[in-house]
Amino acid sequence: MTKVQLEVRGRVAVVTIDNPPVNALGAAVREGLANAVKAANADAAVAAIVIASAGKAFIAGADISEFGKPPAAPSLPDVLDAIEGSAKPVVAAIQGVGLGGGLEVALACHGRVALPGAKLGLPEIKLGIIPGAGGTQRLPRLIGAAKAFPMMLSGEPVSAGKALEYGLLDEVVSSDVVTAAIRLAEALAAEGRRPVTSAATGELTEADREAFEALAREALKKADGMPNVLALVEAVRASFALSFAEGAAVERKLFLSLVADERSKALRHVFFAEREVAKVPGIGPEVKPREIASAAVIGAGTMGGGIAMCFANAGIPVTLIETAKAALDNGVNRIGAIYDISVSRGSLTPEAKAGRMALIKPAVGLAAAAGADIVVEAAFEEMGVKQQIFGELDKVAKPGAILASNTSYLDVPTIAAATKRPQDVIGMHFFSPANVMKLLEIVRPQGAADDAIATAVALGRKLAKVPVVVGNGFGFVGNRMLERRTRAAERLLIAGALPHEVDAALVGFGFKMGPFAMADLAGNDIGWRSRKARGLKAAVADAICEAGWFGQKTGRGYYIYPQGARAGQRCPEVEALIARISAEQGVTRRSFTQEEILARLLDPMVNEGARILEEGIAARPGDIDIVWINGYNWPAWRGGPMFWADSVGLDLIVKRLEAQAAEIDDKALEPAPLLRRLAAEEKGFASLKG
Ligand code: TC6
Repeated sequence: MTKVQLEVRGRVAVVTIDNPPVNALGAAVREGLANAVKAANADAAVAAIVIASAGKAFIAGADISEFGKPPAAPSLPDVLDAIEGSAKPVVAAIQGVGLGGGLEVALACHGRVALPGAKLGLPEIKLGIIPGAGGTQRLPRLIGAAKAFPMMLSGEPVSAGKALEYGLLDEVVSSDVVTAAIRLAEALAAEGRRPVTSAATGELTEADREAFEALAREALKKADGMPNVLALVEAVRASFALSFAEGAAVERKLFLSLVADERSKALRHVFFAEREVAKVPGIGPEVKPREIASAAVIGAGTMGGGIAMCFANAGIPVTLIETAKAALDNGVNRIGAIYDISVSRGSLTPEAKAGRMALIKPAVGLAAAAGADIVVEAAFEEMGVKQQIFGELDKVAKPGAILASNTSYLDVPTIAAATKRPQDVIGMHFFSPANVMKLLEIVRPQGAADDAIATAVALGRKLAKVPVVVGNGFGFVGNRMLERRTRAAERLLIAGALPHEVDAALVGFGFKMGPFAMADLAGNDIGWRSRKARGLKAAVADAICEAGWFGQKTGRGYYIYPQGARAGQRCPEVEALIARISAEQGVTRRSFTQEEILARLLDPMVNEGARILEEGIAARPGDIDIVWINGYNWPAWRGGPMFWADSVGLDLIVKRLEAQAAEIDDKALEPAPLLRRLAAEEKGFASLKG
């Protein structure tokens, strides 16, 4: 079936794009569109043209999977020039999303009609690029740069109502958008009118230019050197200084160089990985999720409270359970205080806060979990505690309820063994702060029912999380890899680097914080307790805790925080302590370049990621990338650890790991067989897809 159909209704040619699932503008669609407009122009019986679409979307933009491949004619800018240059007026009939190249198609038309649910936007910035088919030139000419620039800078779509107010749409109709578009097209033809956006300059006033320049200054301050933001400013600026054709040429050149940039490749990888992660191997659409109308959360600490907020934010009533009234009151007060911050910032109304608080029902004792469709346990991270809770839950929870543990390390089947319904027991690992962090690791132990997993995935999306299904195994995906980085960071200190140097390497890479600043923020005692429980030692980290330097909360950790300051300062005592430990261990300290530090921190993570893939704990390399981007602030434009490893070259990573393994007594540094194999075959992790 052709992807573009042409049907003449009366004197109007209706061109319908039909390219499921979202009518992306792949080569066949571009060609079909160009041919249809040409044919309609050649047909003497046709007075005007409507561009419409089949399915839910108008057009979701260029076909992102074509980026980076050899270009196929006709290019979108050429097709759009043909549409705008059509001797007969062309009107877009917009339903659903008109994004990126999709909005650019509409902008090249001579009129635009939409349904109220339509959403229009230029989200290219999120893919590390800028609009590349005239968007940066046509949109400012149509609605003014002061409105167009923020749309392109945020990438967020506007509603049909807003678009009408902006003058981006001619009309919003409540139904039958194609008929309304035909009407407008006939009217334009009868009037002999063909309003051409590229020729319009009325909106580009001096006041608009000044307003745009002020916005551009702000954007550049925050851009942190991201080339797409710099390019966007340059392209929009060109719309004031240059003719449409010259401005479009500036835009095209910038667009092509951005598409080729590694950062955009990384963001495109993330786009597809985010969609792939939703597909759980072995669980097809025939597996229906169970209904979740109410929830219970066990433990009203920071984590439990944050999880309860996730439910309330999604409109799901949740019972928050503690063992004693005092702890419960503390937890509820903490939740109220967090909502108050949102109210004071204006991101939540007092009424909305009251509505959410009303959905959280505090209760003492596990019996209160009886009515819940899902119970999430967020109690102490100790197997004995968890088993006792699940044993009791088994007695009170209703049949078919999902029983989930928020454990971050422990063996989920051992927890499930405390119940007589292991098929309903899974892990749901939220990340702190749970009401903010997007990642949700869903742990799928052997024996868990498929519909229990499908329920957790569907629920995760409802809670506005990015759910990633992972296998059961110590630390699952994220924390297992994090542990490798934590060990590497400690080793670097003993070998000669200082905390601020290690942190700087990761911040330079794009993380918001390095491992030591992060540890100081989270509290060094947390890791200390966990090491003690597992009989592990870390000379520097232990010594810091033995000194009582637990981090920001005690005013000092790896750094000093004078008078509650959030940014730490170098601490001579800590640096002396590190030097002493190096000497005790007979290590001659040496200096490390930032590049060496980075490799020592990240290579062991990649190696562990390879093992995680070998063991089937993660289904795909992209799943690991999504975990790190959404749970650990790995910069999205670096694509995640496995994408990064491919860009470095697996051969180099193997060599660097071998060099470390020869120097350091840690078996985990031995390159994983999968990593070795791919490196030997000169392949990357990306080759494992599909
Ligand atoms: C641009 O236009 C530049 C133009 C200049 C040219 C010179 N391409 O998200 P969903 C697939 S840049 C290819 O799950 P939703 C997606 O992979 C582009 N594929 O659905 C998935 O495939 P799967 C600017 C695409 O309903 C399926 O469609 N546009 C594209 O939650 C369903 O996707 C954008 O950045 C695409 N453009 O959300 C818009 N879009 O089933 C990107 C989707 O095989 N897209 N797919 O896994 C979106 O924001 C959302 O997909 C959505 C639909 C809002 C359109």
